[in-house]
Amino acid sequence: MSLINWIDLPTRGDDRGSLVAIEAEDSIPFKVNRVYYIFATQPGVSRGFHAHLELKQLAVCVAGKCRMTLDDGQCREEIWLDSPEKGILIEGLVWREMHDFSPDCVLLVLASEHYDEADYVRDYAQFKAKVKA
Ligand code: T46
Repeated sequence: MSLINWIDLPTRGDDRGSLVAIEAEDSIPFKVNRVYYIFATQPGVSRGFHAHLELKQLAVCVAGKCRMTLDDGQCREEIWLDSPEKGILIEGLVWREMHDFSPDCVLLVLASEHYDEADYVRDYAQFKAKVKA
């Protein structure tokens, strides 16, 4: 089964421009407790390199683009986040990395829980062990 779970985010456009609305428990299958965004990423910088134990997230590139690697310990898949009209749903024990941020990239993330460092698995060997367990 693919790790890639895209969520379409239809634009409600008119002659003024575009608007996308994301409704918790409707467009996405969780309540949103936190929103953060990553921008002004310096050239050559990669981010992520961790998995989450419980967290569910939707990541949308609202400007620019970046490449995301998702890894469930058995298969590894690469995608480009390059559209404000589709987001990637990340849930379960999945290792994620973000690479090749364009200078204008703004990566918006909607998260199911408040920030909790205890929910992170930042060591790849520990991640693999948890997948096996
Ligand atoms: C994820 C990917 C896609 C906070 O204080 N609150 C927050 O809500 C977040 C997300 C981070 N932080 C602090 C923790 C670090 O001191 O901000 C700093 C940078 O966070 P981090 O190194 O974890 O950032 P990324 O880009 O590697 O990962 C982030 C999210 O942390 C993570 O959940 O899935 O984006």
